[in-house]
Amino acid sequence: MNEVKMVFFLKPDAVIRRYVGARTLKTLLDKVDGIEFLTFLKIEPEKDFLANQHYVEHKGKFFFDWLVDFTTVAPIYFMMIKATPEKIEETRRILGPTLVQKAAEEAPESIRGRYGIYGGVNVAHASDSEKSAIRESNIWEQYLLNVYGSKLYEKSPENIRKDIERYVSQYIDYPIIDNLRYIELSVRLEKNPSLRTEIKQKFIELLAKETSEDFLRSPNKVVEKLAEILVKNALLRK
Ligand code: 3AN
Repeated sequence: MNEVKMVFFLKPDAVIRRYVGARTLKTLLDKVDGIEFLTFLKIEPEKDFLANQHYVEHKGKFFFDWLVDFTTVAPIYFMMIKATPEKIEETRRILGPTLVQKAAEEAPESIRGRYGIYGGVNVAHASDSEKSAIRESNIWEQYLLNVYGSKLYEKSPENIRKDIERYVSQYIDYPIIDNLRYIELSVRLEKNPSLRTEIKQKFIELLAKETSEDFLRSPNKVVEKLAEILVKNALLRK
């Protein structure tokens, strides 16, 4: 059996929307048989690393700058997972297609189909093949070793699993806004860009209902920043 490490992270939308992050992690724990986590870290990756390494294949695409901004509006929760080609495929199937509208139509029970906001605001990242798993785990490992040194793999998989279970129980009973609402507002904005300010305010209100006090009070204004990302997402030139 060919064993590699794959990269999985909760993107800022799933971190700010507390239920969504907890449900995503619970789904991995419940559905991926024998899943073994090697890290579970709350991190704020640098734009330079995302732009020039993790997302380098997307450089030049219409959504590239937006994507790097999106991934850095709030912390992400980063996991390295022990994987085989089959586990990678299974995890991707559970996550669903990249774009939320496609996920909602073709895989409505997938994580992105159920909880994605719109377009590329799609809850989580997961390596999509053995090749990308090897590439991504190598670059992230190098990047994180610079920050954490030998502490990176200090915790046992059993203790990491307990950390993830604690995260799930802390946030699983948070309220959730139907993603249809975010889709409706995004479509309205796409059709009528002059509604920008009004719809941004609405996004702020909805996100505020789903997030925790620490993010509401954060001097970094992560909720407002994510709302602006949702606005730009709806108005992205394709
Ligand atoms: P995936 O995350 O499913 O592996 P990639 O690697 O093709 O998808 O794209 C990386 C990220 O770029 C996606 N998760 C999504 O956030 C964003 N993205 C990809 N395609 C688009 C698009 N057409 N419009 C907006 N964002 C996109």
